[in-house]
Amino acid sequence: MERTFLMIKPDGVQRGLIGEIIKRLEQKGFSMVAAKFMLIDDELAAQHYAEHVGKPFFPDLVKFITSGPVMAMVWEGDQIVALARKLIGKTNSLEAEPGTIRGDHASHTRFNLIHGADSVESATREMALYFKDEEIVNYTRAVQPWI
Ligand code: IDP
Ligand code: MG
Repeated sequence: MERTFLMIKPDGVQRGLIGEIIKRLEQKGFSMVAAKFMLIDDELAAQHYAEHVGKPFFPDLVKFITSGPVMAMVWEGDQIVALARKLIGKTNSLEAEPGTIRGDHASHTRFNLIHGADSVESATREMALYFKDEEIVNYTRAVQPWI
C-alpha cells in the first residue's frame, strides 16, 4: 500500500471545500492516515516548494500558501500517488478537466485548492516535512477488501 501527501490549500479552506475534497478522496477508496489543520510559515513554504524557488510565480505562491490555514494530510491506497494526481486534475486551469477537483471547483492556476505530491519520492519528502512518524496512524479500514 502506497502513501501520499495531500494538502487542502488556503483557498479550499476559505471556500468551505474541506468536506467536498475529503469526500472525493474517501469515495475513491483511499484512507486518511494523518491530518493537521495548520498555518504554513515562509520557511516551511520554501522547503515545500523548493523546486520552484526562483520561478516567476514563486513569491505569489508563498504569499498564497501562507495566507491562511491549510489541511495537511497523509492518505493511503494502491498507486495513490498517481491516482490522487488524476483525481486532483492538471495544474494549468485550462487543462484541469471537469470531473477532477480542480476542474470542477477551481478557475485559476494559482488558486487550485489542493496540493498532491507528484512522485513517490516527493511524497516521502513532503510527509516528513509535515508529520512525525508517530503522527501517522497505522490501521486498516474494514471495507478495504472491497476496494
Ligand atoms: P502542482 O500543484 O500541480 O504540482 P506545481 O507545478 O508543482 O503544480 O506548482 C505548484 C503550485 O504553484 C501550483 O499548484 C499553483 O498553485 C502554483 N503555480 C504553478 N504554476 C503557476 C503559474 O504559472 N502561475 C501561477 N501559479 C502557479
Ligand atoms: Mg507540484
